[in-house]
Amino acid sequence: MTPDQTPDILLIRQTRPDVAERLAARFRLHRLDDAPDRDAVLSAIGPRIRGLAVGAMCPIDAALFDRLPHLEIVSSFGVGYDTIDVGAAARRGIVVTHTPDVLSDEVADLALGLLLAAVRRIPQGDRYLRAGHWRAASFPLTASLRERRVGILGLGRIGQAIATRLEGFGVGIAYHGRTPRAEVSYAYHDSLIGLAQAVDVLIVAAPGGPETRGIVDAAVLAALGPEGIVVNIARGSVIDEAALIEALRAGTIHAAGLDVFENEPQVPDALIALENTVLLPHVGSGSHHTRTAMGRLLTDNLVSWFEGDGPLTPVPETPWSRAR
Ligand code: 8YV
Repeated sequence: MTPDQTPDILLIRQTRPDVAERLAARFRLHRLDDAPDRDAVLSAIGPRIRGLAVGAMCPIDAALFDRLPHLEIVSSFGVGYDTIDVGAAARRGIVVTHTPDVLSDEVADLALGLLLAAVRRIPQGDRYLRAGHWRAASFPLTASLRERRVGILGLGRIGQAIATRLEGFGVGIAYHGRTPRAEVSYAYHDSLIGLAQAVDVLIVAAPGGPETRGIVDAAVLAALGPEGIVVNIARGSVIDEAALIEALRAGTIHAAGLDVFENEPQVPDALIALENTVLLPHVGSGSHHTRTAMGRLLTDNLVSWFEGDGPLTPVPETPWSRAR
């Protein structure tokens, strides 16, 4: 690329310095976040922008695309892209890329951590010790992972990484998703309620978006039963949060381990007040190692696209290998 062909890239809600540095080395970089008047910035540079680098969970919609008539690619920092209007992107011939695979193991590790923490009450035990209660009495016995059956909602890349880890725990493994996977021998259920009836742990690993909104509802939670454990490392929107709070409060289910919430970073006080929840601030992919790999893939997608080699990891809705 000669200097006058250097593409203009707009960075939105992606604050890692290594990402900005790598982009600035290859592209003419503009930033929307620190701009005092976003509207003025879009009016001034919008027509020049050919690529977007965006943080995960960043709303990217048709109204923004209208301001960027020469946009070719949206490169997102995350595997989930439920906040990006990929239909609108596809209609305009804009490629959307995300960061699959590089975070699957990290998120799966955290899912297992949340499961163990929720079943064996690990944070509660830590708080008990720190408060000095151990000197007076032993910590109460807890529920167990022994003899449990674990259901995975969504056996995609992360769901499969979770299942692989669960094999080492000696639990039964079942799953529900749109289609059975020929390559695995875990029990498939063609309905979520059927899965919930068959298991007593539900790990949510399904993508967010309109198709999965609120599908873990009061009926699914009731089907899990009073020993039921819910773990969510996917999107808060997949669970009906009000129904979950009610089920935890009433003892319809036993406990929950949650890394994601309906309205992040707001977490309902009712969830925080409950003793049978383990709550994390959306840190599934949040290690130095994995966030560095994600940032690299975000920038590599843009570099590869503008060098004419196509996107490395496009979402399935925009599978084009060349600019259209
Ligand atoms: C985010 C995520 O990328 O990949 C996803 O879909 O939700 C996370 O890994 C992370 O929170 C960075 O904002």
